[in-house]
Amino acid sequence: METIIYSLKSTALCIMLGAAAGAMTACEGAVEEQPPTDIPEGMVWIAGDGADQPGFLMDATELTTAAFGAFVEEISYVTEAEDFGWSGVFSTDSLRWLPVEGATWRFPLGPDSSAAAPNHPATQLSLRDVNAYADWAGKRLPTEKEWAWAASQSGQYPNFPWGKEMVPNGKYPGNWWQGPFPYADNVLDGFPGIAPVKSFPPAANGLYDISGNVWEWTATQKTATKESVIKGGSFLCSTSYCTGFDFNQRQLTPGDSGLNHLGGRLVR
Ligand SMILES: [Ca+2]
Repeated sequence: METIIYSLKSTALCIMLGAAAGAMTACEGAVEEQPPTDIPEGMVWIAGDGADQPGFLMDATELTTAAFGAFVEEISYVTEAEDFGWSGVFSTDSLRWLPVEGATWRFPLGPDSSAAAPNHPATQLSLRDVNAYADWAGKRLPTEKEWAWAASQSGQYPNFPWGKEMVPNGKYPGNWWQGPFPYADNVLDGFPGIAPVKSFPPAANGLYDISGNVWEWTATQKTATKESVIKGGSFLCSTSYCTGFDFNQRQLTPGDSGLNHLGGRLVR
C-alpha cells in the first residue's frame, strides 16, 4: 500500500510540474519512483520501470524455518503435509521422488533425519501454507512477473541476477547442482543439499538466493490446470536438467505440493 501511495504522489507531483510548465506530457517519466522511507527490516526495495511495473518491497531471503515456526506457534497452524501425514522427498539413493511419512517443514527429509535448521529456507509448504503465513505477516506472494522482474534486477540482466555470466570468474553465485542430475552432484558451490539463507552474496538489489537453493511459490497459476508457477530453481537444478537458476525458467506444480526443495518468498 505504501508503494501505491508513493506512486500516486509521484504522479501528482509530475502533473503539477507539467501544468506549471504549460505542458503536462513533458513530465512523463521525469519523476523517478523512489523507495519508501520506512522499508521494513528484512525486506528490500525492487525498483519499478517508471511505467507498467511499479516498484515493490520483497523479502531479502527465502522464508526461513524460524520465521515460519513463529507463525505456527502463534496460531497453532497445521500444514497440509502434516494433515496428509507424508510429503515428497527426493532420494539421492533411489534417484527419484518418494512419499515419506512424517516429512514436514520441521523434518523436511522425514522424522529419521535432521530437523530443519532455523536459518534454512522453510520447505514442505504447500501454496495454502505459504499464503496462510503471508496473511499472518501482512504480505503476499509475488506474481511470476514480479518475481522475474526482481530477479532480473529490474530488467538489467537477461538470465541471472548477478550478471550476464552463469558462473562469473569461476565462482558459483548460488546453490544448485553441478553435474549430471540426478546421478552425480560435484558440489562445486559448496552445498550438497539445501543451504542456510545468505550463504551466498546478495544480488545488487539485496536479494539473497533469488536463484537456486529452493524453488519459490508464486501467485501465478496456469488457468487450465490451476497449477502454480514456481520460480528460481533449487539445489536439485542442473544445466543438464531444469536450469531453474535462470530466472526465465519456470515449473508448474499443484497447490498441495509438499517438497523438500520448495519454499517461498513474499512481497508487500
Ligand atoms: Ca549445491
